[in-house]
Amino acid sequence: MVEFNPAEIEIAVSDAGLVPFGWIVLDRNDLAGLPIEFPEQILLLLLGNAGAAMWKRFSEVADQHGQSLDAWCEATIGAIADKFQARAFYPFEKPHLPFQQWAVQTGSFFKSPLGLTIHPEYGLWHSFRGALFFANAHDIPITEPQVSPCRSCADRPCLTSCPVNAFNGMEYDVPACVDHLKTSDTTNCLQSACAARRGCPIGKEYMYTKPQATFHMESFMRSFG
Ligand code: B12
Repeated sequence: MVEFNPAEIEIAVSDAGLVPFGWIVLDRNDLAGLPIEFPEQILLLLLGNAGAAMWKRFSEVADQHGQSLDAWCEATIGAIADKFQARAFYPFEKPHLPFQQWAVQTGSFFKSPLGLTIHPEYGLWHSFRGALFFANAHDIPITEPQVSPCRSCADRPCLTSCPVNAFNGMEYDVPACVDHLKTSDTTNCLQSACAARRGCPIGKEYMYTKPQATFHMESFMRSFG
């Protein structure tokens, strides 16, 4: 039996190039309808990328061995899960798990007008890569509740930066977005990332580099043939 030590787990996550985004406690009601069976209460540590570390680690392996990002996540997060006797879940698994809802539950992420979650420091420049589930009840680190940066953003430039107005604050018009990317891409979203995402003033220093932005946008476009 490995002793549960949240600080040690977070260090292992950071050492792997990922960011420990926060801990939440889930009970059976939270898991209702999900393909997950667990005891009464579980702890979840949400993991993702923000900043340059994950891209540096992953692209080295991808260049040498052609590994996909999903495979890299499974290998990297799976190894941490094994070490700390946790179970790993991933955002690409089907049926889809509610990663964005879990993020909001941590108290550090908020739903933005784009539908993506926003973080006060990282802005929109983060993604979720996995979740570690710990089946026993333990104490978890308490984090200070934060405030959504969107609350004090009067202009909402995110909603006016998309060339085809794919975002209206409630819905994301996926066909309009894909059509624009396939035909004109006047705002260079394919190389520089989504223009609406770039329109947000928060966390600009965490904006993806062109190689990373291109990689994610190409992967997004592949799902539309
Ligand atoms: C399906 C899906 C999509 C669909 C969206 C369908 C739709 N009607 O909106 C498509 C393929 C279009 C999509 C696109 C993108 N997605 Co997406 N997507 C998912 C996925 C795999 C499942 C969502 C789901 O069903 N959740 C389960 C249900 C129960 O939860 P829900 O909250 O009701 O889910 C809804 C929202 O997540 C929404 N949604 C999903 N992606 C997006 C993107 C935008 C911009 C908006 C407004 C809504 C939206 O669609 C879901 C169903 O209605 C999640 C991963 C996950 N497991 O959450 C990623 C996820 C939501 N996507 C993500 C991202 C980053 C994107 C892209 C920006 C990718 C990119 N290129 O970088 C693009 C947007 C394109 C662009 N303009 O840049 C991130 C969001 C991170 C965040 N900060 O919130 C996630 C969490 C993946 C991750 N690894 O982190 N995506």
